[in-house]
Amino acid sequence: MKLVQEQRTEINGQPIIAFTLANDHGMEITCLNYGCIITSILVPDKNGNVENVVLAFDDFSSYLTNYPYLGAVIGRVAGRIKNSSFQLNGKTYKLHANEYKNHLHGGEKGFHHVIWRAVGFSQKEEVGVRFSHRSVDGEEGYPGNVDVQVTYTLNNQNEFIISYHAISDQDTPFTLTNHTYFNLSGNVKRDILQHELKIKSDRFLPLDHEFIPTGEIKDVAGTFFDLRLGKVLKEVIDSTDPQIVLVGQGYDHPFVLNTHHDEEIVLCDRESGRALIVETDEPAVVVYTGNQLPNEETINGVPSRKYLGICLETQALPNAVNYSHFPSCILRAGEVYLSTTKYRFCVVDGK
Ligand code: G6D
Repeated sequence: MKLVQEQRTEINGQPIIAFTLANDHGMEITCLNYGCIITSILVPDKNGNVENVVLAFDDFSSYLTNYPYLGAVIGRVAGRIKNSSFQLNGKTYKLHANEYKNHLHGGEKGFHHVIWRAVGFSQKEEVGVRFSHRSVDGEEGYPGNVDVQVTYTLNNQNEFIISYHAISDQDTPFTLTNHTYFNLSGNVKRDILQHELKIKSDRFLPLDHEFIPTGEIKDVAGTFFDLRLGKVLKEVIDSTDPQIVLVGQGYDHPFVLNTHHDEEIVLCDRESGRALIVETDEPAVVVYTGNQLPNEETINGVPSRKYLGICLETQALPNAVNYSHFPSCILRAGEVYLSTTKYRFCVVDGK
């Protein structure tokens, strides 16, 4: 196991550090203390070629805006909150409206724009980085001081584990995710249209015109959201299903997971032979097929374009704070928030 850290740049005198984690089987992950951003995950294909399977900006300055939230931790609340407001304990809270009248991904100064305190660690069978940050009372309109820890761990089973720990001194909505875009072709040789996605999910959340769940929890049977047997993404993206069309020909939808830590999400690319198995304790995964990737920046050396990567954002159901029939996303004062998502990379027979 190896851990290397190097200063990349600085922001207002604060160093921006890149941490590179390597295991004994050629897998390597690089991440930044800015936004806990993952800039590289190197894994072998079926022929042993080790290549990057995540999207990253070529120029660090692009992360200072980062409209696609490339690679970043998302919080306090991942997803959209309608009208940027919610009721809690009889009080109405108004969050920063950073997407028209709605609140998206923690707001303008969300966790993706924080310079996190970061400490690397290395043991015999695992290596990683522990990020920490205090989100102060009133930040982006949220109540309570929240002490947050994000831990990235790489082990010798080619598993990358993201775990979250948080404690707040007031009740507050809270659900984190990671917004990495995966592309298993390696070094963005191809887009994701030929990737196959399989999810153990019987229900999904239809969206309204602002891409916020309508509140309906719909059975996937007979729809393009039935991924229980797996689908090639091109089949979905080419469909005329109104929900697929609504979000710009693709997914931008929450899937309610049937099970946990049971290989519930599997993404694979037959041509490279790479597969990614995601397991989580979160109730949902928002699948976003990069329908709105901007095309004015270069990503991994190529012009950014639609479908260059796919996000698998494990999290609470979006807008849960406004839907009492969704599982709660409220972190109660003094309670501990714990969440773990594991990404295991392997090679499958390319047939
Ligand atoms: C778009 O609607 C999508 C979001 O789900 C995504 O997180 C963002 O782009 C990067 O707004």
